[in-house]
Amino acid sequence: MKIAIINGPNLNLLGRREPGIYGSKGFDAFLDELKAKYANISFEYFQSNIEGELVDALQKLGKEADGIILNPAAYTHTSVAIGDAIAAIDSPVIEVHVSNVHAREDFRKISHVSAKAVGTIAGLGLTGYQLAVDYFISKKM
Ligand code: CA2
Repeated sequence: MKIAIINGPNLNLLGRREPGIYGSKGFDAFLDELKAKYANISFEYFQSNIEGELVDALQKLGKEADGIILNPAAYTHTSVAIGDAIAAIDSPVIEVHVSNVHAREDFRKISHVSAKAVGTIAGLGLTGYQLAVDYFISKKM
């Protein structure tokens, strides 16, 4: 089973800035833990600060992965292109946010992704990514 994780802009800074909102663990360390815990799963990880690169990654991985875990970061709230890309691919997508976007500024309550995703997990920190993996495993997607 192949699961792709795609992170959007600035998530490469996780663990290095704003720990009060985003926690203190870097994504690379978290991904190592995930790979150790789910040794039978093939993980593909992609992070970009560029909207078009995220669309390209969705198109590519949308043909290969059994499931995609996507945190589009700030593009969640602005990107029609990312929403359209999700609608156009075969792989199911779970939208994950580290912070509780609904408890923050109003503009973070808007998502161009949620309606195209299988579901959304927000506010559970990095655990949200693990819960998304568990969901894909439970559905054998
Ligand atoms: O909570 C999330 O996962 C977000 O997708 C994170 C985005 C934000 O724009 C969304 O509204 C919610 C921001 C990612 C920035 O990540 C940082 C991590 C560490 C330090 C600074 C930024």
